Amino acid sequence: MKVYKTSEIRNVALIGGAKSGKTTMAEAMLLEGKTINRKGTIEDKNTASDYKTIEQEREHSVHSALLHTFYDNKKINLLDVPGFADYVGETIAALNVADTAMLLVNAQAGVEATTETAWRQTVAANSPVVFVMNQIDHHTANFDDAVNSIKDYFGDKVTIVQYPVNAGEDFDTIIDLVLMKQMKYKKGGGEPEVSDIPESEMAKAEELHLKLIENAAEGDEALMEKYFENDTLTIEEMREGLRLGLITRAIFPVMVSSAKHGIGVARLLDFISKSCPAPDDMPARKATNGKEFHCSVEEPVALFIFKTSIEQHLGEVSFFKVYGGEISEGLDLINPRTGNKERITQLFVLNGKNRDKVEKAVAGDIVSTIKLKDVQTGDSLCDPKNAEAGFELFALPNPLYTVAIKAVNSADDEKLGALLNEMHKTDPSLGIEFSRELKQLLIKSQGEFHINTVKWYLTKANGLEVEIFVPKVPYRETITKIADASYRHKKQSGGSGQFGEVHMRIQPYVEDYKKPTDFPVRGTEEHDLPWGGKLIFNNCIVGGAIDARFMPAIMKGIMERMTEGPLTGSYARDIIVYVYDGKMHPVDSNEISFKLAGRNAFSMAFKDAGPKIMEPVYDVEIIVPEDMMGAVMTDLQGRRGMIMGMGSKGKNQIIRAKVPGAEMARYATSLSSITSGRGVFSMAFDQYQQVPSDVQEKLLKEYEASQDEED
Ligand SMILES: Nc1nc2c(ncn2[C@@H]2O[C@H](COP(=O)(O)OP(=O)(O)OP(=O)(O)O)[C@@H](O)[C@H]2O)c(=O)[nH]1
Ligand SMILES: [Mg+2]
Repeated sequence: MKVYKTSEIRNVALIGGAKSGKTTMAEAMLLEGKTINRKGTIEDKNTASDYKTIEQEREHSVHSALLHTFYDNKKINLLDVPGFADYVGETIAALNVADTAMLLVNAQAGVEATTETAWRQTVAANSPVVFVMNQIDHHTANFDDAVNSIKDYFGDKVTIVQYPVNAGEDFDTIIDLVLMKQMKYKKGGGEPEVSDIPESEMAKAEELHLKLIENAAEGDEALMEKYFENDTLTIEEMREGLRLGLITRAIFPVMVSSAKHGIGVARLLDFISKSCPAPDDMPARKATNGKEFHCSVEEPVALFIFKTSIEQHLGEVSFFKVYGGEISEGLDLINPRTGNKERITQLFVLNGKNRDKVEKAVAGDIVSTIKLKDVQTGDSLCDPKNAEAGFELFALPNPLYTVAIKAVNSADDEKLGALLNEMHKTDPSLGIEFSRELKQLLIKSQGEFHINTVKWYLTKANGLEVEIFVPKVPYRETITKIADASYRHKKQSGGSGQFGEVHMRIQPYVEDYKKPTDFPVRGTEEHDLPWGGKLIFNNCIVGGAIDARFMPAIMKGIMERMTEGPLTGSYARDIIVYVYDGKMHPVDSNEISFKLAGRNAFSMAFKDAGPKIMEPVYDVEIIVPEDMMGAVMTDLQGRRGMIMGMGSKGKNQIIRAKVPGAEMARYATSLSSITSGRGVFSMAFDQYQQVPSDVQEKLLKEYEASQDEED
């Protein structure tokens, strides 16, 4: 394959509403550039992009695919991402390396919930956005309504660059407002027949053309001056204005297409080639050592791995964008994360599962390689002379939906762990964690749909039977009042016996707590507990009632009980202990005896000290359309949520609330069903709070029942 220069490369992410036609569009673009010679369809399960079994079975995209096509002496790299919201991690990764986002909108529906999800990611990534109004050939397509909906949601920088003359089943003709021409396509695609705009369309076309010129000029002062001087812009100036406006998000052009019939596709490629930024037009990417990379071949070699996938016959494939220099086979690079050397042994470009070997990849290009030793998504590989110039990983989405998982057959535990780790590698937005506290294997995901995909891989692709359930809540235990207890541990069975007696007081820890006055405090140890909160241990022994050498054993006994609280076996926290008296035996006292005495005295005191169960409470922020506020608030009250504030954000309302974690387990699914997918939320741990007494009763009973079962 010819080596394309940086200026001849375009990196485009096809993002947008679920089922808006991204994969079909990628297919049409590949056909136009002749990188495939027959167009596959979703229904025939033979597209270049949706080539994985799960995608063919479900008839929608699950993984992003890297593809490429050619047009106008440009190599156009396409990242076709899945549109369902649970796979948002793929959109984030694609936008991190793409220089333009083509955001497809289904012209039948206008802005959908998933269109908003995709848009939000472009805001976060600061990506140039071109809207593509697709499915114009559908009999219910309505271009004007759909454009109005995107203007409504995304503002008046949304600018019409094309409009359809005959939307609906006979759709084949487009008016292009940059070229000021009419374009008529054949079903199946190819180059359009270009003609003058007919009289009947002239008034509308001129009005929209003027608006386009104004918006295109706005991004650049020099262009604005030219526009004032000449009252218009040339096609070249307009292209320049579009490119600059795209980069600064000062303009969001709207194009039209029928990906299904290839209508508008050739001109879309032409637009990408002539008006969308090349990699070196984009702002520099800063490495962690401060060095800036401008996608220039003159810079030292640096590449960034944005995606990892496991492919049949190939194993692990690393997808990367080159940010500096040129890469060819045999090159040795350094991974700044590990400090290790990695050799590029093979370079290739992909069209879905088909791969073509390439000799060289220049700065700006996106290609892939295999057989790297120890890399993961988010790693960089750098010139050994510039080995610290790695890039930061993009921000992964916050987990919204956590489940616990186990293999039905415990002999499969190891296999389950290995498969989940592999899945995390190819989808870093899936968090895998074994909670030692809960003794459960947890998967942190974006929603039920995401988890169903995990389940599909485990069960259908790997024949592993698994059970998925709501994870336990990491409760805490604490006390609310002062209590005293003493315990004597005594054992006499032949030989040497055991003896230890401990008197202690426990007190709730609060910041300005008062020390007791009925005995002196001689030594204080303050422990910050690994699970949060404090344990303060005071030695108040006078007159040598207990030897100082037994104090650590008493402390150990208390700590044992703190790790398995007396109420429900959860961690205990925020307790002050005073050991103020006790007894020793000249022969039988030893560490074991004092450990047991300390533990049991602590348990007894704990039960008399107004013990309480505490639960994690989360700060939750929910964004919903106004008319769904009522339903969302009612639901929150049912979850013991405390509303902390409300506000508006564009057309949406924001609700901030504190909600117990126990009530948030399936919130992703509930919110989605209450709001038809339009509501989004984020949550972050806030603090531990005491549970209401009815909840405490219930938890105590549940724990007792579970203990009985174990007995
Ligand atoms: N009528 C019509 N149907 C289309 C068009 N483009 C795609 N479709 C159909 O819409 C459905 C979804 O198309 P896809 O290409 O899978 O859409 P997608 O955006 O890739 O979907 P996800 O990856 O699942 O988000 C399929 O049945 C396509 O045949 C179009 O331009 N016109
Ligand atoms: Mg798709």
